[in-house]
Amino acid sequence: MTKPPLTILLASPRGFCAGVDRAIGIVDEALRRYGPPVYVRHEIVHNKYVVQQLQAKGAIFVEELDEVPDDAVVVFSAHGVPKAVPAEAKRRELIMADATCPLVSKVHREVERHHAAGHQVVLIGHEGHPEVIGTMGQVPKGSVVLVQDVEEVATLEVEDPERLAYATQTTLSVLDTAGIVTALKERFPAIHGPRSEDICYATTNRQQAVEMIAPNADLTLVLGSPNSSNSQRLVEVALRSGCPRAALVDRAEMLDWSLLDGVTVMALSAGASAPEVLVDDMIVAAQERFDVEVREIKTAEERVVFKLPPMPAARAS
Ligand code: 0CM
Ligand code: SF4
Repeated sequence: MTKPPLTILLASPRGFCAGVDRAIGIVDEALRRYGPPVYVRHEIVHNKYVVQQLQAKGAIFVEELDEVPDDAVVVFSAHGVPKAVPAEAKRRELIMADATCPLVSKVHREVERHHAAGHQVVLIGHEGHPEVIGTMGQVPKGSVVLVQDVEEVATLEVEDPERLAYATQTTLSVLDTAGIVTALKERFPAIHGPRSEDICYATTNRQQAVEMIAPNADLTLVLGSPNSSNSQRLVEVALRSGCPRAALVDRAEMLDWSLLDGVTVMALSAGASAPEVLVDDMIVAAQERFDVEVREIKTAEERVVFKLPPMPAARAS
């Protein structure tokens, strides 16, 4: 039986960013150096497959430090933690490794600087996201106010419009954030902003790549887990750029193939926390059903690499 034709427009860049690579490398290195179990506070990155692979090697994922036994090794996730977390780990003399992405740490330092200069900080981000909780937790409670959209800017109450700054979550929609920043500047012309974008290079590049290919596709698939902010944003970008259908899927086995009924051109990308093996698996699964032609479309070159930090010394037993 002849298979129907399917062109896959493969976005590049896609998948792992430097911060995710480093975070997973830190857990691997901790497992190698100290042996299992290694506790990880929060999913190291928001990807089910990555978490399951590390669990199989002896990582134990918890949400809070009180779930970590005394004398254990603990790694903090790529999304960053409030200052109180390493302070508590230190008090308990846990062996800790911090996998916070350096680009998230950069925002942490920015927020601290604004606070030290006497500026109230408006953080643009999604309520409840661990990165937002971590960034707000760099300064005393109440020093940062969160805004999620343009509507919230209109009703925002600040202490002093002359002493105001903003920062953002790193994995937001570039377009939506630009709208929120414009609204903030209109209402508070004296507001200070970051010297360069807080939205990271990986988020920006992956959105641009999808924006470029999605208008030429009948369907866009993004590989990523539902709790991954940057992956969710790629689905929104695809729909906004004119692709009639877009979906987030964890992996090929979980795809409802009826989504591809009548599809002849499919755009394919992967969030910053989704490994390339899941892209390969998706293409193989498509090849079982379709006569596939893969066309990779590269819209940016990425050369960012973050080195692993030195591991803390193990306690003498
Ligand atoms: O922030 P987000 O939910 O996109 O996290 P992720 O783990 O999917 O991606 C990598 C990161 C960070 C910080
Ligand atoms: Fe860092 Fe950006 Fe990757 Fe998040 S998505 S880990 S901020 S490089």
